[in-house]
Amino acid sequence: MKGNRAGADDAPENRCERSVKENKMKSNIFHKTIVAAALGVAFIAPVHAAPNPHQHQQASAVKYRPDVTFTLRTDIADGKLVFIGETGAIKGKVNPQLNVAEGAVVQINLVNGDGAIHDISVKDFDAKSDQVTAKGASTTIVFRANKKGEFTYICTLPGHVAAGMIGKIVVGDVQKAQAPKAAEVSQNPLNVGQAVGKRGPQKLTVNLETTEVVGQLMDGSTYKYWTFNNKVPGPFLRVRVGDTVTVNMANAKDSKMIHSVDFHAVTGPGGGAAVTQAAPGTEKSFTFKAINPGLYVYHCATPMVAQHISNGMYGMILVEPEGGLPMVDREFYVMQGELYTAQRHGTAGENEFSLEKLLDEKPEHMTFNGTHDALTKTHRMEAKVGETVRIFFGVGGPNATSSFHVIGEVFDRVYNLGDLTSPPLQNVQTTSVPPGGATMVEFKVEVPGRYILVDHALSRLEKGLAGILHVTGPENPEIFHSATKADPNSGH
Ligand SMILES: [Cu+2]
Repeated sequence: MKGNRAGADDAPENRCERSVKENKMKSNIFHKTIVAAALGVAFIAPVHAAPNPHQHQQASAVKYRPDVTFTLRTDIADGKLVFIGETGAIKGKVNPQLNVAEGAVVQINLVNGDGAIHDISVKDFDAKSDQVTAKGASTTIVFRANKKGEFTYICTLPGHVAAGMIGKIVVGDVQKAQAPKAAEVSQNPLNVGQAVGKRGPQKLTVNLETTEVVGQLMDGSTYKYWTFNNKVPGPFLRVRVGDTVTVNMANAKDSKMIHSVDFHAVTGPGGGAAVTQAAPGTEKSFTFKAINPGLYVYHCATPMVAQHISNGMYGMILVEPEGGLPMVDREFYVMQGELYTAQRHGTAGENEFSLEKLLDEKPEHMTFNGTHDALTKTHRMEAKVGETVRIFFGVGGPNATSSFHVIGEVFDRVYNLGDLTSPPLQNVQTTSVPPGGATMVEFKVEVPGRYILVDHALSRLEKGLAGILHVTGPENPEIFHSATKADPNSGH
């Protein structure tokens, strides 16, 4: 038996709590500043640098992710200069009307399509971009549409409005895009199974069904997911080291593909994949003994494996060490994945798989627990001030390494690479998790607020990768206070 639980016994509160806390205070203070600066820059930078009395207020009124994004490309059409819609409902339209809800945070990307100098400005919301000069160069404005009415977006270069670079923004009651209603495939992060506690080894059975199901990807768009048990990620399986586990894997009758399962916790051919290649309507089975404690990924391993994984066929199995894991107050199950769609991010309707983008490793969507809204709207992750939170975090991928981070928190303990038997790392800001890898992180929440789970490769936030941990309870001014009231619209 490998597991001596050196790490697990080293319980959170037994160990130099005072110095940990002091360190944490320091780190948190600096951390907050840095994060605020980083996010501030991200949103403020595109806005014109000229002195503007409203700018500060304007910038601080936005949040970590816009409610709506438009992309416009400059072009010359019929001898006129114009903006052309790039994606979604405005695609191909000249100077498209942009409809946004009152109060929405709006992002407009401008791509230079003709090689002349341009910019974009929405004067009524104090938003003005830098100039873009080269063909293919881009700029962005972000603002909160905080009043109803009809406004204009323009290029402010002399003569360009007269030449045709003007369009309308209508702020008001927006009719929701006809949202195609599809299955909810996102996995609830609260589904973490039953802790093994002090029990001895047992014989267990795990039933998996592989399915192909059209699921809601984001508001107004769907994707045909491939899943284990109709959720992405698949079920969180929780066993004890020494358990003998029989896996029954049925491939649904209405599947079109062969599917299988490879458990990284299994010692044997293909982690089980060698004996579970199941045609639609058939069932396969194998039995393994869990001999290595740890947190492990499982996934489909049928060609093209990357496609099966990307489409949603991944999950995790926790092999608890003898005696179980230390007690914590909250546990969450979170997995990161990528979707490669022919349609650009944000395109309404059904999004289809793109082989080309998969092979180029250029995902259009990146998600925690399968969909854009899984951990921001669909499911709610909560903790109370003073509680200890544990996140089982894995990367299905198939390709991107995650730089897992929780904005406004420091991981008190990181069970690096899902190793539960070595002493954990301590006081870690961001931890690297490879595709097909996992980590277990723990931290005590001291200050109420909204803490955002991200991959710190933050371009991915724009592709849907975000989750929120809501922490409620009394303020804790000793650890964090400010004369400025936290902006409830900041997203934090
Ligand atoms: Cu599969």
